[in-house]
Amino acid sequence: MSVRTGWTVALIGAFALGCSLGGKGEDGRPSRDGRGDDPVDSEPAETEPPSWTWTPVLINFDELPKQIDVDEHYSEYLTFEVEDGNSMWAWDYASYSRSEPYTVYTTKSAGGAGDESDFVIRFTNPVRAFEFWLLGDQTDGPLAKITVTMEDGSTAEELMVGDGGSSSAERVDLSAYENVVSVEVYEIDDPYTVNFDDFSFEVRGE
Ligand SMILES: [Ca+2]
Ligand SMILES: [Ca+2]
Repeated sequence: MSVRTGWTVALIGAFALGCSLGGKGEDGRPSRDGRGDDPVDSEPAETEPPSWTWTPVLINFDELPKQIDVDEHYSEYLTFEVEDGNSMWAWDYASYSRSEPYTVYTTKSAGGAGDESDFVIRFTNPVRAFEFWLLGDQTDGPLAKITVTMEDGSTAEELMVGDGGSSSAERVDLSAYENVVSVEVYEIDDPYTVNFDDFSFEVRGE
């Protein structure tokens, strides 16, 4: 190998090294020494993104064979813990359903009077993008309080807001929160019975 050829090989090597290190001049071409115009600021080490997967889930209650207590029926994803000795019951009442036939509300038995009891939605695995829908409301404005609890123990306060039309569905939007482990609904104050339907969220997997 001649001296000249040796330099050519060396320069090509430097060129390739410069490209692989991103060492380029301001005009986008490698600078002579292949290392860029100035010392290149080292990029901050990227944080390894969580390897979690998020699977969308919709619980619309519509596949149920009959009116049942759904407290534990969807325990793969969530359970309901209802105060006053009540349960979350499914009810096939189209006017108060967003997806027919079933909607849910708190009561003691199938078709019973609604008690508007406080309740907690407890997720089996943390979720994000959670929302559900309110119907049956006769209040135009806030009608209940909501506490969202995250996996790290932090909490956020929200309000449930009706529009005073019992057949119109209002979105209860908690989609801003990630890694949600429970949602408490309390101090429900409406003249009649409020119902809920179409619980959707993304459940976290490993
Ligand atoms: Ca439904
Ligand atoms: Ca409404």
